Amino acid sequence: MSQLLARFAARADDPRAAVLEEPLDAGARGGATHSYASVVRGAVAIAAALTSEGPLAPGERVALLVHPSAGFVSAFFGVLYAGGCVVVLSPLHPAPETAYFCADAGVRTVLVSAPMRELAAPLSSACAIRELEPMLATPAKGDARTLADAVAESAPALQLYTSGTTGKPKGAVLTHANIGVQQELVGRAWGFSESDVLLHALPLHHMHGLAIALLTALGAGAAAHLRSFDARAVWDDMARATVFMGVPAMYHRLFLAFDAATDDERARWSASAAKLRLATSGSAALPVTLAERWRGVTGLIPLERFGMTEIGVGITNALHGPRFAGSVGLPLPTVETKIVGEGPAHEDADTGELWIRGPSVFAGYHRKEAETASAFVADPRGGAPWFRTGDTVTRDLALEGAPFRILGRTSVDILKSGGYKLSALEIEEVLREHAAVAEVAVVGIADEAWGERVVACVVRRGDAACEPADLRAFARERLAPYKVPKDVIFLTELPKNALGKVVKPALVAELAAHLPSPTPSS
Ligand code: MCA
Ligand code: AMP
Repeated sequence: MSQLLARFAARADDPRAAVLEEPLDAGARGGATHSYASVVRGAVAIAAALTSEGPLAPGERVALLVHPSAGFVSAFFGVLYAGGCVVVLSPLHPAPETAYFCADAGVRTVLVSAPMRELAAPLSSACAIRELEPMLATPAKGDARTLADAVAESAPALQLYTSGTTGKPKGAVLTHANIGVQQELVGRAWGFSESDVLLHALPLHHMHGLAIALLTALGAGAAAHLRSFDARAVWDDMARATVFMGVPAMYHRLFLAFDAATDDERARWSASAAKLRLATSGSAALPVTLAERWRGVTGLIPLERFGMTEIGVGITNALHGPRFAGSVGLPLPTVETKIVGEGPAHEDADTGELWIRGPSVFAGYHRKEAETASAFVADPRGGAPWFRTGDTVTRDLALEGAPFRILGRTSVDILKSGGYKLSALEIEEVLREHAAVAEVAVVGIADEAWGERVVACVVRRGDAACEPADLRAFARERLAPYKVPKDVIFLTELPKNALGKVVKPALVAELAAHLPSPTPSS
């Protein structure tokens, strides 16, 4: 039986709030509140609608193109109660990316909420598009508890697309057990309870917003206030929340808004932030300056933790106890870690690649056996295989408990911008399709606002006419806006080694001469 589904089913009669929505009209105040009873009822209705003409194939991928709302929660659990596996699509992705996700996952049905209807139109040639709102009124077939009983812990629950070092994004498959364990571990570690109200402004197509934030809150019976990220509104909404979860780029934006606010607003916002029970930061390194600014307002730095799509949260600072800026704390219970040196014997080292194993580690990449095989390393002693995170870490032996410190990625081709993981190779592949591009190398440049700023270095083909804006526009039609290079720099050649491979560190050093100082928020 799926614990994830059983936990949700146990709230089928609960009248307390599960989801507080943002009004659809921008600027309007006070959206609707939906009880646990109504979102569970909605999920059971969606399951009935999805199986009205016969059961789904076991683990069938069903895509959601649904705005952050109670309907999203019902659709997510509805697909799972029907025995399917969720693929979350985002309105941020242009049609070619969305079509790739659906084709790669083998999606046959896309559930669409009314505000997303137009975005689903390009998918209609390959998938059945079903409108969510009428499905929510379908008469139930069985109750949530019985439906939960029929779904195995080992069944796939969620397929999340994540960028890798091999071009196109890969679908990481998480089982019910993976997510159920996460819900429990994170909920317990961070003290979640029915009294919490989570202020949630993260995107729902990634692990952070979907599982670490939303599902942790729902697993504990807390309410989730789902809203888009707008720094002033987020400060305002802290007054009605107990927990906030953000990425460092959000804290950066919050302080830009704070510095531009009136004295009254700052006083009001500071008081609300200081009353939060918990503020967390993750998905990228939180600069110490931002951590200290948060301490200046609230008395505590945000609780920083380390996570990945493939594992959820693996390492976290403690809720109560010392928090050290720049450290991510210690592994959650059940999470085993190993720091591995560079040698072929995979010996333990003080500084090296972080390997992880435990029940929250994902099942593999969908239909990508070679990538799955190279992501795991067998244990010569016969234990479970280790997942290679691709992050270089060390432990800070001078600090209490010797917390982990994340030093960076092992691959220069993986970038993090505003918390989104990006593949330099994927962006290069797209730009290379432009007729004026002879050669291209994409790199990340340290940036105050985004952590890393995506920069494309391009050698033009002959004397082809092409401006940075042309290449950005070309990329924007094919990639999510956060993957579009912020700068395009034309060079006469790219630095290469004897094998003809671009030497990206040399390129980064060379770029210092070309790039203007980044503006704080662009
Ligand atoms: C928006 N833009 C970006 C980004 N976000 N550019 C680079 N990197 C970004 N992250 C672009 C927009 O397309 C726009 O471009 C311009 O920047 C200004 O956009 P704006 O509307 O101001 O941005 P926003 O919509 O407010 O977004 C900022 C954001 C967002 C809220 C910080 O980036 C965000 O939600 N990040 C969270 C990502 C996340 O959830 N990652 C978790 C992965 P133009 O002007 O050209 O149109 S999971 C993970 O990492 C693991 C599991 C973990 O540990 O959590
Ligand atoms: P994603 O693949 O989008 O789930 O991103 C996972 C990656 O985000 C990790 O492998 C790390 O590189 C990075 N990450 C997550 N949390 C932190 C953190 N607290 N500090 C530094 N990097 C982090």
